[in-house]
Amino acid sequence: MSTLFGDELFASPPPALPAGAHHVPGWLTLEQQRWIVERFHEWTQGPVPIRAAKIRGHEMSVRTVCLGWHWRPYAYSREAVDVNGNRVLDFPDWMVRLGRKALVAATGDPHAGDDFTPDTALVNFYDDTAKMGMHQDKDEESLAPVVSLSIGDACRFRFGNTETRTKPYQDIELGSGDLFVFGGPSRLAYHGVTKVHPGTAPDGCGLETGRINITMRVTGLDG
Ligand SMILES: O=C(O)CCC(=O)C(=O)O
Repeated sequence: MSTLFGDELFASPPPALPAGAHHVPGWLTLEQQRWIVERFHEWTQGPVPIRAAKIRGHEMSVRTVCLGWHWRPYAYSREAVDVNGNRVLDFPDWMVRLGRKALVAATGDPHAGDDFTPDTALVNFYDDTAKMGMHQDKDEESLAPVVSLSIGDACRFRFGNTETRTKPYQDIELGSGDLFVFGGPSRLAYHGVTKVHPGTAPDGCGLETGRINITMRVTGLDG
C-alpha cells in the first residue's frame, strides 16, 4: 500500500497563479537555449557591454545588457547614457516572433501574439549569489505583457501582487528553458529573484554556470 500509493500522489498541486500570469516549464528546447546563449555572448561584447545598473548609487548584483532600448533605473533611451553613450543593438526580428509564440503557448489563445511587438529586451545575467529585489516593471508606457525566458541555473522567482512588495506572493522555481508571462491584471505585479540554485543548469543548455533571464517588453516609446 505504502509503495503503491506513495505520498507524492497526495501532494497538493501548486497554487494557481494570479490572472494574467502563466508559467510554461521547459518551453525552450536545449538546442534553442544553446543558440540563445551564443547570441548572449555576442550581445555582451557591445556596442554597449553588459553592466550592473546602479540604483540610488548601489550596483545591482545582476548584470544587464539591453536590446532595442537601453534600460537604466528608471528610464529607457536608445543610447546607453549611463554606460558609454553608444546606441544599443537593434531588437532582433527573431525575438519578436519568439515573443509572439510565447504568448500563444502561455495563454493557449492562438491570437494572443497578434498585436504583440516587443521593442526592448533586458537580458540579465545572474551569478551564484545574484538576486533581484521585489519591483514592478513600470518604466514602460505600454501595458502589453512581459515575456520572460530563463536559461541556465534554476532560481526561486517570487511573484506577488500589484499593491505591495510583501505577501501575498508565490515562490516559483524557474528552470532552464522556462517561459513566464505576466500581463493583464498581473502586468504590474511585484516580482523578484530571491535565490539562484548553483549547479542546476542542465547539460546542453549552453551555460555551465549562472543564469540568463530575458524579459521582452513593449516600451510604448517612439523614436
Ligand atoms: O530574472 C528574472 O526572472 C526576473 C527579471 C526581472 O524581474 C526584470 O528584469 O525586471
